[in-house]
Amino acid sequence: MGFYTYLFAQLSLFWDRKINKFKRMPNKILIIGACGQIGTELTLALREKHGNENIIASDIREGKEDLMSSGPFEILDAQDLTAIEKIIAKYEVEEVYLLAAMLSATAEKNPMKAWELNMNSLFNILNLAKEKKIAKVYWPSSIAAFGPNTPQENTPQKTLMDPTTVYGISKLAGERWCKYYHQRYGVDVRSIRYPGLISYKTPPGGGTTDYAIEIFHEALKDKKYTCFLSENTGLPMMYMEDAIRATIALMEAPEENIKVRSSYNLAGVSFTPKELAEYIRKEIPDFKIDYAPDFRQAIADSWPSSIDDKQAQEDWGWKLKYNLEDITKLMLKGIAAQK
Ligand code: AKB
Repeated sequence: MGFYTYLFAQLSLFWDRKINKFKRMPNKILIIGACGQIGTELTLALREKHGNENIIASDIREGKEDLMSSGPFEILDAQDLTAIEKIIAKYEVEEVYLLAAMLSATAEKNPMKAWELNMNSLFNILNLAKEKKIAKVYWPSSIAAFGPNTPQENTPQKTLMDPTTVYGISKLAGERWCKYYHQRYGVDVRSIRYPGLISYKTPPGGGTTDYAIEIFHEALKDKKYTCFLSENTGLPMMYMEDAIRATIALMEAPEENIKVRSSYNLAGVSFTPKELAEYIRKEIPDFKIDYAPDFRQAIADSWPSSIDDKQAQEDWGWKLKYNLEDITKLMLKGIAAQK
């Protein structure tokens, strides 16, 4: 082969690769745990943004009709590495959002099962990223990673963390592993410590903050609610739309802006059951609340009541949109429209 023929062949190959890469845009994204509270809304938001066929939803069981019918769906166990690898190869997935997890209250009933699910699923994805089979990972942490000796008010990004629940221990361990994989293997993994998330579209999955959703359903049904936390238990919470916006903003931020590779604090809005009941009463004046704290009280007591999220604001421009008044109105309107 003459020199010019060789040069031409090499140049064609170079451009073919560039064009193929371009043709594959936008990235294919796999959501694991897509049928849960966060997964459902995140999948639909990403489909709207990147096109339905580019967002592959997966879960151990089928989910809501709009999620199932709007794009690709695969039954997937987050602990089954071979099955995950097959789906990644089938769709040429580049990013994974790993949302499968057992939350605080359910996990306390089955600690070992929770530990296995929460940790095995994370290692599966971190190792695939380490082997360069995927390019980017999202994994959620939680305020549950803090503990009783963490400063409870305005909890800083970096502070003492001594979680007392199996869920919290798995989140703190997961945060350290994310940081380790980034530092040691250059894995682009990003994470948020979610406060309690409030939404009406998909039911919550066994958390301690679930009261802040149940209360709206009961207020509309019977105008009364018995809360499983005491009246003055302050916790940070966030409307789901804000949480989805934060997640996507973090994942889209330039790599050099991401200074925290464990997990970012997000403040949301902090309130007690008593304060929430007062806001509901502005809309439903004869709403009544009483209190019968159960095992979830001790969990809530070990978590912060408010969070400092300065670092997220500085690094990737985070800004909250919905306050407690907005959340109350949106929840009551949204649930009423479902009846
Ligand atoms: C829970 O209550 O377990 C979750 C969380 C705060 O991570 N909502």
